[in-house]
Amino acid sequence: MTSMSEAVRKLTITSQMPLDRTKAFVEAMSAARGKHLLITLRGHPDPDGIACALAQAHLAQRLGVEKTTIGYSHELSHRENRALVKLLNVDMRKIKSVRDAGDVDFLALVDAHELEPDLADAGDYEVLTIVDHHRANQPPKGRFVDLRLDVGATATIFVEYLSELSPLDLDVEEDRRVATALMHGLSTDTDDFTLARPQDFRAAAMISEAVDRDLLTDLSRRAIAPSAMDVIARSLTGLVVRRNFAASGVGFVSETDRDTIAQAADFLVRREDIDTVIVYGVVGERFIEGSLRTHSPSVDPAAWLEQAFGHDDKGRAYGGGRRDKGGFRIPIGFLGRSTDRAQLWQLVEHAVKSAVMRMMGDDPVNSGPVERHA
Ligand SMILES: [Mn+2]
Repeated sequence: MTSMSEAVRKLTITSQMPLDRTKAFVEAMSAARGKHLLITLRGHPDPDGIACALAQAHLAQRLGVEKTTIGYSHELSHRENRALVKLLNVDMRKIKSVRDAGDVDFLALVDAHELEPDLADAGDYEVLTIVDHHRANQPPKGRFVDLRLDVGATATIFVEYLSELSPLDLDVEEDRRVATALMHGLSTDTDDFTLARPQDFRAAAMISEAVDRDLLTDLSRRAIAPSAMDVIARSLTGLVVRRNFAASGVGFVSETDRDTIAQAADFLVRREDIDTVIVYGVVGERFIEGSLRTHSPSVDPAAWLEQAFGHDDKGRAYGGGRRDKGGFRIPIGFLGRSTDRAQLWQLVEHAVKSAVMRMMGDDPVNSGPVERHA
């Protein structure tokens, strides 16, 4: 990576009139001139979020923001994500509070429109920008909000800003790095472009010349960890199919392996006689977590999960999602301390299955398959 100051080219926005959204983004960012901006990633950082944070930091520098920190609070759980951070040399900090990042003046949210709940003091800071593609239940609170449901990746939105403000150049190392990260974010969030919208293809075309192909190849090598294989095997064993719907419980999964549940769901939804699958397990002995995958036009993951699993005592849905995928997480609280894992799993499986079967219009099953636990 070249030194920061060497790579910085200050922006002059004169030649072309950027689109209104880009202009408004620049206007909001100008409040952070000479200040410290914390770009926060919500939940477990994924390639789209990491790429967007990188892109916003890149733009911030060019817009005169004095200091930018990229912060995240949940573990980088997926080995591909760890590879992305390492190969692209992304400077990210794990933080428990905004104060951990130093004297922060403003917050920016990328690939999310709500503050990370784990950052207890986040409410004390102004959210300058929100750029996201997830459906919002209430209007997000930020000085500038660009929320688009018609893009497959938030990276697409940042490509638009970049192309209007500071087009990426293959000959500049820093630009190449941002372009490669964005391309990777685009491809992972759109399942290798199979779910990409016209805007996503346009964005990919715009940055394609600046991408480091070798690096992109390294990033997209989808290695499957042995632990994921194991969870996939368990999900196959426990698979219950009703019409075009399938469900499977995989038992206990460690915190570090939580993404294997989603990987199993990604795999199972490819079965040709189904269009929707839900895979769930107990993660870290603290949560029931599950992933839903669908290519049914009539299943809205967020609505489906909300209806199936309901809300916590603060009225927040246990599940959420977008177009084709969703996830849910329900704390099991005190029950997690039970040392009888077989029995705990039986309880969980019965509760989840009943909720799922109810959604499918079936009676809750008692014919639960063999109990499985890791
Ligand atoms: Mn995304």
